[in-house]
Amino acid sequence: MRKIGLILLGLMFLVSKTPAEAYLGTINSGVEVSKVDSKYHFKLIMETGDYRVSLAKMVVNFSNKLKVESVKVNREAFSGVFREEASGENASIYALANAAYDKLPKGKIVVAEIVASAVSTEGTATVSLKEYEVVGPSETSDKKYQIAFENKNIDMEPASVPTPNGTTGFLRFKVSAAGMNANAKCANQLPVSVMVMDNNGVSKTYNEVVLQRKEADGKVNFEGSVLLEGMSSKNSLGVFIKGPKHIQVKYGENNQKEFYNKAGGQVSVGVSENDSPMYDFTGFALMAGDVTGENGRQDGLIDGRDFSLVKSEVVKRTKVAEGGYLAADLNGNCILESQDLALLMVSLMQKQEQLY
Ligand SMILES: [Ca+2]
Ligand SMILES: [Ca+2]
Repeated sequence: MRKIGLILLGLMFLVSKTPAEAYLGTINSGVEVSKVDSKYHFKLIMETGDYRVSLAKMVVNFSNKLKVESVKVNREAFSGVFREEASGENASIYALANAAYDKLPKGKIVVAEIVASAVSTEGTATVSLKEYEVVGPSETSDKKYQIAFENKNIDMEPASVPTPNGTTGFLRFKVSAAGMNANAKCANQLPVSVMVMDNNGVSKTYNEVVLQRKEADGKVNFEGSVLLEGMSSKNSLGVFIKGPKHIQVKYGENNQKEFYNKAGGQVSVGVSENDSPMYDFTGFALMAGDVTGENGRQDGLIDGRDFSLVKSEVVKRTKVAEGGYLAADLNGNCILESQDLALLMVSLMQKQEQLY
């Protein structure tokens, strides 16, 4: 009898907390929906105080005016992503923080970035939490327990989108990604890191620059811009771009078609949308394959770790719906197949990440 009691107690810890629909608030005037199809960036933020979190599972619902376009879990906080899915009004997240106890996230945690597009300008846009389960580790053992977060502690705030200010350099560019074509329905956006270096070696890195997918003649490119805060040079720049599953590539000139095997660069920027040219880097695609590393994160190399992960994943032939995410889906077509491994092999044959 005593044994049964203990088992029941253990199960109780694992029961998921699924509250009735919780109201998160009205989207404020800062993201007023004024035009159908316009896109809005949000950060999903969880305030946990001193509690550490090892797992977060939630469905965030947008209603009336917005449709979810993409969901990107913050991998700085959650390295294991099982689900980040955009489906109609819902953004579904299932992510694991895989780290030693004192490295687990706590406090103000950015769980994910969500992009939604306007489907209507009528009525009020609302955001609510349809279900959630947030789990923390025990300090004394690896037993999991629930942290019952108050709904008010989960908040949405508009993410910053760079806009030119008339004085700081404003770089506009487009890139392509190896293997991504019109079938890449799970790559609506490409979040990249952009490092800019001047001819004195002064550099700045800009993370989470979200590029938007543009499709023309069956070709898919990703376009975006970045405000070069902290860079005084606006000429002779080299631009280093690293994609979410890609090794860093250097771009030194417009219409580049191959490796830029020189020091420095010839990129010049203006200070506004009008006087900054759109740099076309699409002729030399970002090379895919850096999906993991020693700590389960990208490490700038495509090596045996990446190979093993992609190889073991692609045989599963896992599929997700359009707009979904699979870590090993290198061509972004929503299915794991041999093509993804082939892309990694192609990248392996090229040079490793360019750093000069
Ligand atoms: Ca790697
Ligand atoms: Ca694929």
